[in-house]
Amino acid sequence: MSDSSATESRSAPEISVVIPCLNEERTVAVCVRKALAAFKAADAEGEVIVVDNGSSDGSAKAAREAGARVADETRKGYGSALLRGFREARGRFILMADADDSYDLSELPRFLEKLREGHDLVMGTRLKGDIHPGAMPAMNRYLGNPTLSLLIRVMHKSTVSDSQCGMRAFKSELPERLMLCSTGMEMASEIVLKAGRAGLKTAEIPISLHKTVAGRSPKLRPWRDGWRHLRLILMFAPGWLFALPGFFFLFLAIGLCFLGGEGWLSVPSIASLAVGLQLLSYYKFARIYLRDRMGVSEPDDASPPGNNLIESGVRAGIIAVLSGANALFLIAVMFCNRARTLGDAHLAGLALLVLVSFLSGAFFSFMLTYRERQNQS
Ligand SMILES: Nc1nc2c(ncn2[C@@H]2O[C@H](COP(=O)(O)OP(=O)(O)O)[C@@H](O)[C@H]2O)c(=O)[nH]1
Ligand SMILES: [Mg+2]
Repeated sequence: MSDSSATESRSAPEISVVIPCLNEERTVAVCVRKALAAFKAADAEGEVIVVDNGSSDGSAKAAREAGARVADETRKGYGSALLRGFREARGRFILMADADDSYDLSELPRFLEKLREGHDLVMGTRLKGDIHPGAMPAMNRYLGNPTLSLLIRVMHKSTVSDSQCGMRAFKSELPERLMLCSTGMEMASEIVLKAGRAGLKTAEIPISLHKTVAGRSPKLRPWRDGWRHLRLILMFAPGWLFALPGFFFLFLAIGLCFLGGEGWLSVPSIASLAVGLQLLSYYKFARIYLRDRMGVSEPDDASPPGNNLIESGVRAGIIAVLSGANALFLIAVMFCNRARTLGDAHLAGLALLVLVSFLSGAFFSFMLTYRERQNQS
């Protein structure tokens, strides 16, 4: 370690406050000063980093004069600003909050207390706290926020009540560990849902939300940002997105085959089978990709493929049973169809579709995990 980095690590603050700021010259200085005062109240060494990426007013100057370090990020967006702030932060903990003075940074000591107790993530919750009149639009309060929070709880094993709360704190290694990458407002969801999936130790603190200065226009665009959140929530939940409809189509295929009338026997059931297999393959690919490239881990991702004989056997067995069932299913359909309307050429085409989608899926997932398998052997 060089002298300068040794000095740096000795003088590293306990907490870094990261404030994303876009055209908030009227309020950013108040936020910075409240944070600096809160460090004293919490008896902590701290630093304030304001990240600007395109303000056309005097935000940066106001923040600097109030005592913050100002980072100038080139990429646009709330998430980009936060990611830059997380990289700049030197503290053991990071607390993020808005620059519009809607959150009360003098509540920082309560967050720090929970972090010091060992929590990985400490979320503010406005919904269980005190929302001052006019501080949050009714649509966000009663529709957008509760809906997104509910989806994240149900689909991502989270316990968080206010997933969109912009005041939250965590250990400084969290952004890297969770491979955070969202550039827009959906960063708020990304942190919460990945923490939920990874089973991080999370606490909630009821906080107050204040009405910000008059005439300020919110940066959040409800429909566009709502959709970006929803897309992210679905994307990181491959079980809901792919496996559930995949099994639905598999059962539909069987149901159509056994229960359907004559005309239903072949085309719809084989098409359902192909769609079902396709979706289950996507599920498998998504799980591998999300784990390796997106920092989304599932409890059974802890043991990589191939490192345990029994587990590999069970997996191989499931694949064998599935392939056998496929083959039998196709033979049965072809056999049953002999006297009926659909020509063998059509059936052969459909059978090929199913087999190719299955085999290519198996090879693709093998390809995705190949390196890891080699390292295991
Ligand atoms: N640097 C930066 N900050 C942003 C951007 N978008 C929003 N912010 C800041 O993020 C915070 C939250 O934005 P706000 O409009 O208050 O969203 P809301 O509280 O969810 O309605 C505020 O401090 C904004 O100034 C952006 O693109 N870049
Ligand atoms: Mg705000």
